[in-house]
Amino acid sequence: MAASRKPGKSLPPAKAAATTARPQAGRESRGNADELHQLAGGAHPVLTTNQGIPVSDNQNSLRATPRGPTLLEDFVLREKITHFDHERIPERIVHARGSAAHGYFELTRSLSKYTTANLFNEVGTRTPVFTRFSTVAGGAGSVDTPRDVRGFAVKFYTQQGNFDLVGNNIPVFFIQDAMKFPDLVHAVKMEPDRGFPQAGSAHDTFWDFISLTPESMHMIMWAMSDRAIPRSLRMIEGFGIHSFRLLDAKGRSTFVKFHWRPKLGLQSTVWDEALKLQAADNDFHRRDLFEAIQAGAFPEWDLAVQLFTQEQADAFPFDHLDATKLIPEELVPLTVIGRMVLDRWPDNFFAETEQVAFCPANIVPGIDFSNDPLLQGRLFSYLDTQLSRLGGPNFHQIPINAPKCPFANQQRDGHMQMQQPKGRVNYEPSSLDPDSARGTPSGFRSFAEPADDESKGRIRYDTFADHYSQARQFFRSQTAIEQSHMASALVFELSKVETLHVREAIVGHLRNIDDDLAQRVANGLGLAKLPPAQKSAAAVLDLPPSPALQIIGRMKPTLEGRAVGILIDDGSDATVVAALRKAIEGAGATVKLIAPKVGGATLSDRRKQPADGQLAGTPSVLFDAVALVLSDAAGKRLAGEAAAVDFVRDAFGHLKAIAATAGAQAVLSAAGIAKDAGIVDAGDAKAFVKAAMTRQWAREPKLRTLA
Ligand code: HDD
Repeated sequence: MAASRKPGKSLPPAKAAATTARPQAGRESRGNADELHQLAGGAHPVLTTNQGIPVSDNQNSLRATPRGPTLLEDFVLREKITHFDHERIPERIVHARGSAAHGYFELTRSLSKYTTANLFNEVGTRTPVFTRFSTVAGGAGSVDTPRDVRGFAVKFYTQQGNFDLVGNNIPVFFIQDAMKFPDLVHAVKMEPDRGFPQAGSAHDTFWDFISLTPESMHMIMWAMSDRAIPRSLRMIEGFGIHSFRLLDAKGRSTFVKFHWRPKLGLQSTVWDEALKLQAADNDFHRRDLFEAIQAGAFPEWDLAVQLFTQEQADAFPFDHLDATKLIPEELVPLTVIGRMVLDRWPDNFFAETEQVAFCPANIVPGIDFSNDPLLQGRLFSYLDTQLSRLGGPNFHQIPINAPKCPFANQQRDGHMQMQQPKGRVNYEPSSLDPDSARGTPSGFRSFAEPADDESKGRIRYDTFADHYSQARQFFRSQTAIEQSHMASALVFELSKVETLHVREAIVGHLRNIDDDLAQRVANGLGLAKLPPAQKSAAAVLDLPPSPALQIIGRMKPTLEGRAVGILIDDGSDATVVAALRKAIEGAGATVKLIAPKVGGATLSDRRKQPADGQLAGTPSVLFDAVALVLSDAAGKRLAGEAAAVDFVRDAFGHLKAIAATAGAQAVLSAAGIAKDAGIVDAGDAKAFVKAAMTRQWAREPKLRTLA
């Protein structure tokens, strides 16, 4: 570093700050040391190196002379920097961005008739869980709200070992065979030459792959639906996707599909809102989950199962071993067997959320895999990736991954071995150690599946050939508004695709799903004519619509778990603010006060009311509904303020209820907002709460062109 002072001349001493104290006397104490040092004492332990050596100075490296070069001898500096240099580990190739929480699963209905798995046996049993939600495509530092599938991975720490249910918020998948997974992931992630787009499927390589992978069409319908732009992780469903087996004590098998149902119901954003959320708060979902848990509003899901026999499966008009198919609830109803409550945020993000390792192969006695070829491939992949991501074969000893029941075997050594096994015996069979671990008849057993007599081969079975019937069923099961969201999402995504033949090929697939959908997307893309339908390997069936597949149609009006923003300024009517707050919180939502200055505003009762957010940095996309409680003067002033006009314009555009005082009308007028059923008088808190319990769907067609 350039030095302008003469060597050896000390810098003038700085004034000591209240929280600092002079370190040990000696060479280290020269210069402005008082300003920089904080010393142990009270509850503060002594700072040490990783070898336990007490550190006297954590701010200054060791120099040959006070203004001379740094010495290699400085092991305190070297250890600190070396550790820092290695603080990042490879991120997950998919699902890199995630948020997780601890909690428990409580059994409310026994499955003992079907399975020996003890987490599913005795009603009232509580099993600790760690649940991680994720986006799929983006890197660890990407945003929370792109259009994407959400991972929903639950680790049950059972008394018979860890059971990981590694699912998504969509009940089907893009591909039928794990062999295609690397191609799917390469296609959706950033294009390899240019390094973009981050966290988004709206680009050529993804849609090129999809256009040549007809089996993905059902999943594409889900990914283009509002399920892929959720309002909150607390408001998504989860699915184990594959069929698994439950095994009873006699080894008899029943097929099972697992479903998580959120207590707060399903809710999504509208697309323009999701786009703007990416700018307003990268961490929107993570923060929402964190804040809910910190506030004691613990997110909760029911666990439901679909149980069916081999005979029932044989009669389905699709193959349940094909992960691109679901079993409609109308065919096999759901039975709720328990609930999951997430009640504790991790102490440390890296140690827990980053280092947690889920694996579909982690399964307990009484549960078994099915022959779904996607599941079979997954059984290998996760452990394999985790060996390199977490640095070796002992990552199961990291506290977040370790079983909470005793575990013992003859595996030894390896990188980062944390255990210190005693004795001579690290093998089996052995006679030298009476305490060595041995197998048990009640241990994990696989279902004795009768082998069929066909020969081996790389074969896609005929029953996997129908790629469009369930895609059609999903589309036709939606409400009209959800259908137009899907068509518009397809137009958005394909408009970002530069290659014309890819756009046309996708429309050709849509023709097999629903000709009207294909036509709407073709119109939205400005295609001169409707491309020919793609060849279908199987007849496309008209399966009966399944209303259970809707979001909007099934939404129950509620404000529970939602957030409302109230815009205030100097002179805002204190009684109106108080009445709104009471009604909103009474309906189970949280309230945030927004003001032009974060210091707050002086309300009509002359009280200074601090704000939770500053207007320019707290746009209305962060809320489910907004209220503007403004005096005449403040309304006039804010009508000329872009942040206030955008606040209300976006709330209107995102179909939210808006409460406004007479003074706030000036801001509504500046935003060009005409009154409708979702705009209520701020003095009528009851009417506002009622309007805020749903989005104003009728408003949407008047606002924007939907495909
Ligand atoms: Fe996967 C992670 C869900 C198919 C290979 N997957 C991962 C995570 C979730 C899923 C939620 C993140 C877990 C966490 O929070 O740490 N994956 C699914 C679902 C699938 C699926 C629901 C289909 C039904 N996955 C799938 C296939 C393969 C993989 C077919 C490979 C053959 N998945 C991986 C992986 C990841 C992963 C590369 C990345 C990080 C990790 O495992 O630990 O191994």
